[in-house]
Amino acid sequence: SNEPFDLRLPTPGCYLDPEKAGMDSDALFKGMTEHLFFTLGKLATSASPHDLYMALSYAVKDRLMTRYLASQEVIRKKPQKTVAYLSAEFLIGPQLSNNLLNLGITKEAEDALKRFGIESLSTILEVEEEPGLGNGGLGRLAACYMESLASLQVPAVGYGIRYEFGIFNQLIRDGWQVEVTDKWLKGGWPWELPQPDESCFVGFGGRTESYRDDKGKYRSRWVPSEHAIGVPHDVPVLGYRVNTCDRLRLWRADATESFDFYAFNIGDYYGAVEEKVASETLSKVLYPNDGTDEGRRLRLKQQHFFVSCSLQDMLRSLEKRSIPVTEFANHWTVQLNDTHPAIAVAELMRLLIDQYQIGWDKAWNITTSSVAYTNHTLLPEALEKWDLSLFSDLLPRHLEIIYEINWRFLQQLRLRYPGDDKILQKLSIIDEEGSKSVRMAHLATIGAHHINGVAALHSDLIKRQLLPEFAELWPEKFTNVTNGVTPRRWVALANPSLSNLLEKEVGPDWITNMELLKKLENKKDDANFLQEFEETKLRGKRKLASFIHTKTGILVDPSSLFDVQVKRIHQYKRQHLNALQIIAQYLRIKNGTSNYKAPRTVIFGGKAAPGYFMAKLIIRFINGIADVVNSDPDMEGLLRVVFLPDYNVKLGEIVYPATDLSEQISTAGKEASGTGNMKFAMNGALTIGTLDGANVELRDLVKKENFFLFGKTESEIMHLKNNSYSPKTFIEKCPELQEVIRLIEIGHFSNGDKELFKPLLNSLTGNDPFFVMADFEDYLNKQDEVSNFWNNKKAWNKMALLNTARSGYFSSDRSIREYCESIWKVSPMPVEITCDIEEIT
Ligand code: T68
Repeated sequence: SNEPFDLRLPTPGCYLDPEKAGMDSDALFKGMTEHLFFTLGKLATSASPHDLYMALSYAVKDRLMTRYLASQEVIRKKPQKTVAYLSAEFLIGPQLSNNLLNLGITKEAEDALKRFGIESLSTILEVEEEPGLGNGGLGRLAACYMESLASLQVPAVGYGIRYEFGIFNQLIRDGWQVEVTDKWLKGGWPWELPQPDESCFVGFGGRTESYRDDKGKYRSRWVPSEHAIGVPHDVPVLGYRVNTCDRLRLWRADATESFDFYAFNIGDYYGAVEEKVASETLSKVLYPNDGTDEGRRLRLKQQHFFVSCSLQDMLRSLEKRSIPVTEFANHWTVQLNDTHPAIAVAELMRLLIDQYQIGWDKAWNITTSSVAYTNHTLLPEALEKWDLSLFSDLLPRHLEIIYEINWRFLQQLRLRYPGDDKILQKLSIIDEEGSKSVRMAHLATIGAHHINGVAALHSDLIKRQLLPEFAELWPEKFTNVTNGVTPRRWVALANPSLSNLLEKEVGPDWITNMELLKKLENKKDDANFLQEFEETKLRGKRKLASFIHTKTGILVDPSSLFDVQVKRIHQYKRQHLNALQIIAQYLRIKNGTSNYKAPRTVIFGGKAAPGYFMAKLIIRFINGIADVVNSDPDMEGLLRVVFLPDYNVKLGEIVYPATDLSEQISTAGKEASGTGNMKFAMNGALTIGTLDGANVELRDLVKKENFFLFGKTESEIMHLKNNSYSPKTFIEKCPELQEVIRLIEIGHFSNGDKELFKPLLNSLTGNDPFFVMADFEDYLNKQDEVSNFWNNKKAWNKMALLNTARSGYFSSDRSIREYCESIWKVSPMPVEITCDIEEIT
């Protein structure tokens, strides 16, 4: 141990040679050694798993750079249309495993790690912190879409916010959710490239003024009272086994000056730092509400901040290439992921008119030819509205522009519907009722060339219920693109044993052509194959069982039916319907009336918005049931209930492969699409579900005999609603439901506390806004059917296999192809790489 350190280092390889781009395990080992030493200041002999994770990640990021730079060059040299995906959320998940997979060097990385004494890659993957830059489905969809865009070799940029704190981490204490701040950057995050040279200025507040331009024409301009700087932090997004490496550009807000010297000079030290603190707060934290609109000033500031930076960035890219900005729509297609970036319609107009002095009509033409809008919700409480006073305070020039857009739009309406003031009020961007507000969905709809929903039923409901008059006015604008999820992360990475089996059976191409899985249908009666298929599931279940044991101390049996509901906690998603059903099963076992031959482990996971009392109470409710069930000897070997804390992307990768039964039980008409439903089906889970969101299409694809359908349809729900729905009538008809309610009432699941769950019971037996009572009995019966099927393992496995075989439609590659063809009008642009450094630089 007294020997001198060996400081000799390997010479760097030729990074630009695609054949020798350092992709073998030797080169990776050398790269890791260099990064340990030079980047991290560590010696291999004392490196922790986190150090090795960092070193491997840096080495892998190095290996993305040739493709990344080459991809940017292709766009620069051969100007063509690029997709700009604007989203307040990108829930990208862990990066290392995905980049290894897409580069095709997982094995090489394993070998390199062995030389550091690490026997399994997973010990290194486990230390990666995932960036929680999203709430749920919407943010995760954006991440799947970026991965598919790159895999399909489409030039694209994802634009968003680099939140310092992402979605909170969830702890469970005494059955309640406790939120802890998510310090995802604390150990350093190796995947980003800060680009301070490309920073942008963004204004807020102040006033507008009119002035005469050079030609003596009166114009309006904005004199903001504050500014922030957006500093881009770029994350490379590599496609699967292609050279295309797109960019996710996340903006971090900085103060314009470290100090306001004027305030400082007059001795106001605190005032001086205040502005700095205020502007840096802009990208401080992600709003943890999905589905409800809080209408907070800071949120509107965040939205304008990232949208303005992104549009300036796009315009600047044209200038750099000497392309006139009037050509904007031929070079950029701007997709709004919900209304969070809808201010883009006004901001693009402002930039074109005020900054580039383009006339209104031309600017409007550019804007409406480049912007498209995806709607993700019909829930009225989620539709963004901003108080007029707040809006004019923060974005006075944008409000002027919105008034002008609105005035012109209403003129058009007057011609079409003479004398019909009602329709003007209804469609106006400004909601005149109560305290006036700006309706962002109307701004987006008027400014976009296409509006799409995210599943067939949802898109239909947008036209019929949400925006019927707009749909009548512009039928050609309205379309559907059913969501999809990337098979790279959700099958290949998450479920290696299933992936191996698929590869053995249909060849490796299924990863980019999921329709090939149809070939598995030939195997549906092959007992040996079904056995192998079941084995892959068992492997996933063992892994989840061990995870559950470590995290919660609960022992679960991997041979029991794993019945899973993971998603945000929401009344409309009806985790409480599932919970009530568990109580009914518990009662049957207690009463000896159960024909329970199908031992079950019911697993929940998901976060509740911190201010959503009822959702938090549902978590407490599930944990109350879990306590009683798991500690009752009568339940031994029959029923287990688990609430998995802190559900996130990483945990999802463990959960989906381990699931037998997927719970998709939202009130019909409420879930826009759902994407978990797709991940479960690909991994061979059967679905119990309502006719809601993409469940409808899933059931059509896998065929109705392979899907456990229950519950009222959307139109039946509407009918109940319009005919003074009374949950009492449904409770009266169902003695089992009465028993369940009674047991909760007497405090059986709350240590005798009769008050704890009262708000929940009152809601269910009072007006039951999500029709839980109406669907309960049907749900319970369907669960019995599930149990019966479970006892015929061969039939179950066959159904499960057919789910995997027929789920190819839900690949996000299919979704992205549809966006490219019908909305964006962009085509793939393969990236070639040569050894010649001159060609690249
Ligand atoms: C989800 N929406 C839909 N919203 O609920 C889901 N909302 O059905 C769909 O599959 C998914 O979008 C993808 O299309 C959300 O996830 C949010 O997360 C959200 C965030 C902020 C404000 C409002």
